[in-house]
Amino acid sequence: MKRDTYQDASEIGANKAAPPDTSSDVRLGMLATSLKQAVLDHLYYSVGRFPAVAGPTDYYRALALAIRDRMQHRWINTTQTYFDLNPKIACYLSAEFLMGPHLGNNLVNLHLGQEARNALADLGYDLDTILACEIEPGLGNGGLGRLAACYLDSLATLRYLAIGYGIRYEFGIFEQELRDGWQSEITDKWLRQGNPWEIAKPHIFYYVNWGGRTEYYQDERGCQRVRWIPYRVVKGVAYDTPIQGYGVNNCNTLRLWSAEAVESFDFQAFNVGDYYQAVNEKLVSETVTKVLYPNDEPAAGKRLRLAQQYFFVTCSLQDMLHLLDLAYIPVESFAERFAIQLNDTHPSIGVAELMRLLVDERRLDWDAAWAITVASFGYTNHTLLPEALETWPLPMFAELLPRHLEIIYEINRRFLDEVRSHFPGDEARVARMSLIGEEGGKRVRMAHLAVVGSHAVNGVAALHTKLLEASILKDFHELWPERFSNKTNGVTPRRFLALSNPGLRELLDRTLGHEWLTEPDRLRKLDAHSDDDAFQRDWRAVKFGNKQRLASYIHARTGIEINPAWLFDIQVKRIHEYKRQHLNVLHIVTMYRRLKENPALTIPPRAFIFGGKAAPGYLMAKRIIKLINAVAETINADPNVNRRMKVAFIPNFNVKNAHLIYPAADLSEQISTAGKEASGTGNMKFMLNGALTIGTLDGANVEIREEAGADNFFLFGLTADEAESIKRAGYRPRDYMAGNDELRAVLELIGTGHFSRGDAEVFRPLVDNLIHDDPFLVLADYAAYIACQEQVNSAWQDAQNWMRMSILNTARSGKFSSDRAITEYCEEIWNIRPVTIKN
Ligand code: 26Q
Repeated sequence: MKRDTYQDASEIGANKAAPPDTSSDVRLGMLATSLKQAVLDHLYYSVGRFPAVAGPTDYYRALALAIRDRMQHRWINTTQTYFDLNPKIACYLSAEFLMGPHLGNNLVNLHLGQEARNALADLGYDLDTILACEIEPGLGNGGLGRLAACYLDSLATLRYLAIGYGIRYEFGIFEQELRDGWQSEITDKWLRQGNPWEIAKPHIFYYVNWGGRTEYYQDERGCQRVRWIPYRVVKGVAYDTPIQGYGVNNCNTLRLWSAEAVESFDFQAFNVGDYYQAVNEKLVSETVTKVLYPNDEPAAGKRLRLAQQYFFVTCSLQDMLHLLDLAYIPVESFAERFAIQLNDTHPSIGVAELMRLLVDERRLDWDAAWAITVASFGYTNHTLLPEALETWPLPMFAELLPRHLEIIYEINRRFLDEVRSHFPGDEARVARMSLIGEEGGKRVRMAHLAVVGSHAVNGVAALHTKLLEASILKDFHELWPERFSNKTNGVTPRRFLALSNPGLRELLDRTLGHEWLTEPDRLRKLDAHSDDDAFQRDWRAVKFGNKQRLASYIHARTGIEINPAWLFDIQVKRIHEYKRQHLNVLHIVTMYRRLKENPALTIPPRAFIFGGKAAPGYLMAKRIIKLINAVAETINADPNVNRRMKVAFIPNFNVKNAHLIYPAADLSEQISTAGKEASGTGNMKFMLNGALTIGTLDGANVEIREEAGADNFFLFGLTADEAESIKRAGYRPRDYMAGNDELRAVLELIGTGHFSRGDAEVFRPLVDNLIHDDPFLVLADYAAYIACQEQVNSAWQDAQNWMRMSILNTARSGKFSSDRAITEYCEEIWNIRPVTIKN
């Protein structure tokens, strides 16, 4: 019989490490009085300051340490329970964890928000001032990294034992500044004030090899074996961060690896007498975890990136093997203890590395090792864009990871035999499926390695999974249909509602009780209140407050004044042509022209708000940012239009300012070319906070519309199938321009320099690209988008109905909780069960 939970840990001697709880204890007390004392203690003993000289940053550090103390016994008990029970645990391997600020989230999850507020008030500080002092760890680019963070929150909250494994980049995603409307990048020294959340574990480290060659030898039993003789060795050291679940004692671990040179003692042996060479070796070793690559698709042939991937994956797998050894569990049971999820292909070298560890180091035979590997790994794909699929040039791969290339060849040989036996005579299929691609020089195809080495493969929204099975992974789906499933993404309502929208949280608690935060299907009960006048008034008041809060942030950051009574139309996400921020701009310029031509035109006033970073080398994306800012400058300064529209670009979109942005939205822009956005997760954060979506049938928008109801969603544009066939038939964007005078005039206005002080060169490349190429069908969807925005305008005029639709969106957002998504992963892929941890 399948058990629902493991037995209570306390019954079998766990929790021995827990000290007794007393409400006045300076380390454990959960009341404002003891928190206040704890802050003062840490201020003095840990931060080294005292109230007369301390500032808000000092209080932030002191409070953070006090809160970490309150997680410490839960954290140790959770780890201890792992050793007592030896259950199967989830290991989430991700090159990115975009955690966002920790303090506020931990206060929510520990129910300490009010007590902390009172404690600080007693010390003369406002909690919000202190929260604002945290520098967020931006160890991710966007959706994929933030998804990993939401999943860690849900795993702990649902009482699953899990470890997040990743990289402790010294520099996270760059800080974006705007100079004359152009993006410029500032390095993100996020550790400059120290990091009170992590605990360095210098005793937990593993060696990582690079380069060199392999050597065949016979072991003492006469078996042929392989030894890897590396060119260089570095050390990966563990830094642990507690991940506290909401309202439970479970506190999991995020373990990030940092590269260090092996002790100078060791490399004196290699570099006898050459001290400077030794110091140089140290620098080279430690560059591995220096910086996060700021691209959200593969940059051609970046060796260091492959090194980063191998670095964190081998440390994590060695750590798992070490945990088995500590518990005297034979390596043959590996797959019964660990479910390893690959967050995209970035950690997929793990398939070859686990084989190497099992075959070369633990001396298992190939078939046994392969069975363990496939049973352990699952692979999540996050993209359909062919250019975003990771491949590595063979020569580079061979130079860095010579043994892994041999292993991949052997995996491939056996795999292609299987393909041939299923599809005899189909050599074209064999070439398509091979782990080695031949186009433009031989390359290792990481997605193929991930699929072949995993028992489960999933996409991140229903449409995305369907398209995966029909396009880039079609051959694999035909071979192993049973491996494929969908796991629609989700987001955590703790951070993205309770923490970031306290007004709405309070209204929901008052109306529904507080259980909705862990059982979001209870939000459905709001349906019954959606027509209620008094409730609508409260709802509107919360939204208005959130809009005031965002308006003052925008004013402080940009000098732009926005009226909180206006419709807030928001698009925040990475800047990408497929996400079509420029389609949004075409709508803005259309409205601008209409107002200029007809000053008497009555349209509801709108604030068009943008945010998002462009990859530093993605020039078209940077030009789109410049275009948004140029249009903003012209419109905001024009008294004939700026009483009805304003445009603002919020610099440096990140988790911290996202807290202010999602709750303030009336309209959520989800306008990617259908078939291009794997899922989207921002779309879910907006819905949760009561924004209506204007969007295409792309990614999870499809499911958002299904849940919200077609009447409560502004749909426009080509479907994925239609987009595909228009492209196949030979898309001619010029024809769309020729057939639409307004579109032609809009493009002309941009192209002739109206928004760039007459400089026709600035936007020429962008406009030319739209007219002559338009790979993402902006012009093909323009007319439908404009018409749909007109529907938005009329809907906004009926304020009561808008509030009703807003309430219904939140009411029906339960599906998009990461708790639902994680439950599916645990039950359908990982086969793990919750464990209760006692206090
Ligand atoms: C790969 C190799 C070399 C350098 C960089 C990369 C790299 C880094 C980050 C490739 C891709 C990414 C990030 C991708 C990403 O964020 N994808 C998004 O994932 C979300 C979560 O599933 C989805 O909601 C989005 O639709 C998808 O675009």
